Amino acid sequence: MFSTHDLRAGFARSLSAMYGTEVPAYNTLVDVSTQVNADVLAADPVRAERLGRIDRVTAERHGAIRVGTAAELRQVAQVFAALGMEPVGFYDLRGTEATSLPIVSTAFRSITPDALAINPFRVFTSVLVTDDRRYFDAGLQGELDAFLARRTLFGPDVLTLAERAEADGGLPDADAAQFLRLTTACFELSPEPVDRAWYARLSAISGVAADIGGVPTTHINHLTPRVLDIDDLYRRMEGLGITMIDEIQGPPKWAGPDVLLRQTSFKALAEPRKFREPDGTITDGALSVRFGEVEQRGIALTPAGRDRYDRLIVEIDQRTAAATPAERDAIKVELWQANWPTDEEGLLANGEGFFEFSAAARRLDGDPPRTVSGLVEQGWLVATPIVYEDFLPRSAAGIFASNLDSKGSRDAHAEGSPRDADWIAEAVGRTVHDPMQLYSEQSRASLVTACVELRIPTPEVNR
Ligand code: OOG
Ligand code: NI
Repeated sequence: MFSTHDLRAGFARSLSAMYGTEVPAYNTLVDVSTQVNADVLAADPVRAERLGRIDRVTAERHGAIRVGTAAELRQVAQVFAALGMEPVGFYDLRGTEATSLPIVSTAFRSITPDALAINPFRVFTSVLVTDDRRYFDAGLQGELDAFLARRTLFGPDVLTLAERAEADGGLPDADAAQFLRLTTACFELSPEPVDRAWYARLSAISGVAADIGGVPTTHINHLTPRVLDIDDLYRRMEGLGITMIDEIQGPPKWAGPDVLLRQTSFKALAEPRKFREPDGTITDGALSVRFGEVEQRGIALTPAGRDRYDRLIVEIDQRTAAATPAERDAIKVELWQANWPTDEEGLLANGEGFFEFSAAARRLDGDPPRTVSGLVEQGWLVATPIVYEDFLPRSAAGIFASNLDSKGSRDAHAEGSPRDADWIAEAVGRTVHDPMQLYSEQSRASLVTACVELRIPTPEVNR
């Protein structure tokens, strides 16, 4: 029997093997990440495992997929439910900025600390908003919806096995092997010729719209390993002659605690694709839509911490409008040093980071302090940071933009169509979890357990 967790870990491995045959530079990225992680572990084992055990980090991947309709999203949710992955968070990548895209997204991932420790595989999943008039006029929407309605991304065999796996908490060996094989195949790049004219019409609006609605199947867009030192990885990749995007997105490298998520990628590679020309002939061509992303994860921020982060990102934008990537980095570091606590204790005391708590080995004498940070400071409780398991829409938009050939076009004056977490929940027929609530419950539950063990009252966590 393959349990839900075995299926999730197995799927991450199988997708990784498949993507490595399609995009060999991904294998290089994984190899370099593995080397960097081994070096960090050797140099500083405590720091290396502060945000997750090394076996978790080594196996850790996130994928990105893009689908066209609510019905397709519902099927994706069924497939991921078989792997113990639930929708978490809502990201709206539309808007008026130059980098805006006609999609909204959620992330499928495990939500319990135990499941995450076994395998934290997550997939950023985007769905086209075909009725958004800023991007698609009524005529094009009609054609696009009709095109999407004609295709089948997941066959009945895959969906039936997924339903069984969800209901039974796993699958017998033979069915599990078949499920993993069939599901992996759903995300392979199709050899089917691309309709040149149709793809070009969508590309003029958005490269992502063309990647989703311009072809009759879906595919994995990227698969991202986790690295413990992204600056070192960036240098080593460039040393191997692989062109990286200009920047590492997200927080800068600095001496204080890592928060949220830092990401970078190698540039999208031209991949050979067949095209069907307007006169019906089949020709050879290439498309560049898939890239190799890598990420370093930090501490999950509370709403207060996230507020600070978001305010700093706006300030960085304002101050670096005309800056080079190097100047931008310097300004980021300066702002980080001026604004963030320089250690985990500071994040905890400010109520800006999420932590788990455990009782210290020995009960201390005297009255316990009344605050969580007091209990930690005086040695009653041990605090361990909670790793950020989610995404940053702003970095996502940056990664998207840096990998697209053209910015596309949109009518910023038209009215956008409403989308929110409830829309996703309705589309998939499942609860969409709020990431802040998940972190907060995890933190609180550990605090209550530790305080019961110490036989002291549970204080409120400031946040
Ligand atoms: C998803 C982009 C978002 C990330 O890591 O922020 C993402 C996509 O390219 O489809 O994967
Ligand atoms: Ni990604």
